[in-house]
Amino acid sequence: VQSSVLGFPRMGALRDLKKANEAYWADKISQADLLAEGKRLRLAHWKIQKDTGVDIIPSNDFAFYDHILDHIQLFNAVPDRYTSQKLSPLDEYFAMGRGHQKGGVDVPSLEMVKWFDSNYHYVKPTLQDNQTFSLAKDPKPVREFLEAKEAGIQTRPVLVGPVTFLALGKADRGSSVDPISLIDKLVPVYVELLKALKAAGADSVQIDEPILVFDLKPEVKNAFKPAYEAIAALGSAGPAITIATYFGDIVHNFDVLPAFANLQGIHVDLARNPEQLEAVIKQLGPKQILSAGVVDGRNIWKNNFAKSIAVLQSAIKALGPDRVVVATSSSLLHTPHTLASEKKLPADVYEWFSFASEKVKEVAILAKAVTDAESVRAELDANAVALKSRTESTRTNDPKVKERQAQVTPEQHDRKSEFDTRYAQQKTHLSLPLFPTTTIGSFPQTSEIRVQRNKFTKGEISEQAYDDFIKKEIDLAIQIQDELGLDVYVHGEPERNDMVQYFGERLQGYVFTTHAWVQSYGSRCVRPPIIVGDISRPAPMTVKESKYAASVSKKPMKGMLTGPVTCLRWSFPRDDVHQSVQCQQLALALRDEVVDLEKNGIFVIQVDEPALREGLPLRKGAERDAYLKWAVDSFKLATAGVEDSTQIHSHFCYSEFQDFFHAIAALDADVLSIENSKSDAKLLKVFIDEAYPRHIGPGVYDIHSPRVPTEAEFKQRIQEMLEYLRPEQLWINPDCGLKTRKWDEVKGALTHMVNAAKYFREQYTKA
Ligand code: THG
Ligand code: ZN
Repeated sequence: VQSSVLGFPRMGALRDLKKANEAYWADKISQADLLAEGKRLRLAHWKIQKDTGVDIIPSNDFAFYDHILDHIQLFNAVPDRYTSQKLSPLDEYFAMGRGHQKGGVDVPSLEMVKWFDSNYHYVKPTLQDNQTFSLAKDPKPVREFLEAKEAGIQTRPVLVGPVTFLALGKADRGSSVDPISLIDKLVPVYVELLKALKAAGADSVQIDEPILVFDLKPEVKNAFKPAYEAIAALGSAGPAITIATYFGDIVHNFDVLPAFANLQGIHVDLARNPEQLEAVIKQLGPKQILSAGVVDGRNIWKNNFAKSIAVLQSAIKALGPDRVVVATSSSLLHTPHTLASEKKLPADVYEWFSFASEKVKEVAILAKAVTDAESVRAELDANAVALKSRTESTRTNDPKVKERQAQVTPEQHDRKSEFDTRYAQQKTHLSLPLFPTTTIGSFPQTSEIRVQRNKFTKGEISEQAYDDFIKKEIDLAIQIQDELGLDVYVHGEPERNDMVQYFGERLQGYVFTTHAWVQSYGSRCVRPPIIVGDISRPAPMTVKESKYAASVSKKPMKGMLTGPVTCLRWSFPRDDVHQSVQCQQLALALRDEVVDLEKNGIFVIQVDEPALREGLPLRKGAERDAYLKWAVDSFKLATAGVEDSTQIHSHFCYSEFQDFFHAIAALDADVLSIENSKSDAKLLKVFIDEAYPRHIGPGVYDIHSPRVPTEAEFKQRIQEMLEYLRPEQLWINPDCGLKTRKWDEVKGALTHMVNAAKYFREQYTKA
């Protein structure tokens, strides 16, 4: 039985790749320096796997920015607006990933979206009506295969499959092509690439077709047969191919499998969907290999060896040891580099975790365990001990939390009155004008703020000194909002790091790491806190800052919280209780926070749920409905504890409200702010069509750009929105938080925004 890893994280133990990329973008290191750093990281990561004894080690899983973006360049599918700039291939690549504004060139990035149900973002293949494909010179998969070979490491190159590549793509602006219709044009490039890989010495290749876990439209389903028949026709002129699927089961797409009949094997995710094993085994051809993904690539929990061995044994019983490969469920891209860097974790919980480097070991141990358990007896015993300590730990089980959950009533999910009654009270209580102006929460995180926070974390300044610094920052934010004339203030969040990490660090039931970074997009990483046990709130989390801010401001102060679903989704959740249970625990903790804010004079409270959408199960059906029910209920439980006169806001980052409207409407938030500035105001029509009764602030400008829009542009935008929304329903606010902007940009844009709001206020008051 062989062992296999589907992909390894790229960042390096110390976020080395992030640092190198950002240094290159800032002109602090040369292109040659960056390329050398990439090479160093690839070799280091192959070596970790080789030294651990993994049999099948991936190559081409590395990417400087994103692996889908790599394929866009590999197939010469780069839109003309980038090729025409005559940048170096590396700069053209980064231009697509993050835009390029330098040396007279000004191109925006391609669209970036979430990868399946993860917090990783990929760059969307963006295709044109007359799209052609060809193989790039010196193709990256061949280059990196040879690089490993030269270092004495035989690897299995990973490619994203042609159907997944196209199905995840879209037509470019001004084009109407259905990407999947391009399959016949794209497949010959794969054929050429596979030949080149074989010629370079690659005996086998992993082709990822995770699209198979979705519900597929017929055009996409039908694309598999011609594509893989052409690939299989290569015979011995091409490498042996394993088709990899992950993040779901593929049972509903079994009618596609005959397309793979002449390929070597199929990989399925048995960490998430072990129940598909038996059915998948029946579908395999007489010689096909099953790659059994039993080591979870999406979480940080130590593998349950006993459980995995049982799954593997049943596969071996059906197929024989030579036709089973022990594998990670997916690429390890979504896990941090190594547990060895964590020096501050409590000793008892340390034993419960496996990050990428440890998961690689698990795969190797499991492959031995299934044929010769005695050879790894010590490892198996240690695993059982660690798992037992977790089940029995007082950290995991808190009877008080369970008791409170048992007492939750349906009434606790609903506000005291309907919106009209609530709003009548809020209007007088908060003295809100027509077209109230506000911001989404965060103000610029200046380098001074980051320096002070780092000093405090390291113990270099006292808590008193840090608190004083934060107060000064809040004073500044309020003074600026006074000058701007906004209507509902925010404190600016200078005390916060990440919007989820900050709450995780203040809740019981969580532990946090010092180095466990996971790539979110490009050079950006997140350090998800880990839920280890039942969650509760030992003390108020945000009251001190909000209360202080309210005490020095003359307008209503908005409290800022991250909602239960987003806290859950952007943490590493437990795998021993259902996510709905963890989400309800978070909701109860946040409910207490909401009520405490209200008690302390905060009468506008925003609870953000940017991850509500990404948590949606990938396929339509009962599971999706169940998710929506518990996710919406958790938000309502968190927010419904307040008086009618307190106003609940929520914010949605992604312009996703059209197809997700009912879930968002069901939250019953008094005010919703949504990202809309880059989309057509027409999208707001859904609010009329659905007779949405509550208030809405569709972002009036794009905070992702440093550009300060003119007052006329703001007026134009508001005018467009008034075609779809009632005047008394409309709030005026930016698209998202202003954390990444500079103060002069913020002041400029908000001055124009407030002036535009005042203009309409006057117009409508006169009329
Ligand atoms: N927090 C978390 N997940 C997220 C977002 C977030 N996912 C989606 C969305 N926002 C976009 N993702 C990011 C992720 C990271 C960063 C910005 C947007 C970022 N990270 C810093 C970095 O990599 O330099 C590190 C932050 C830190 O020091 O804590 O800027 O907001 N969880
Ligand atoms: Zn946002």
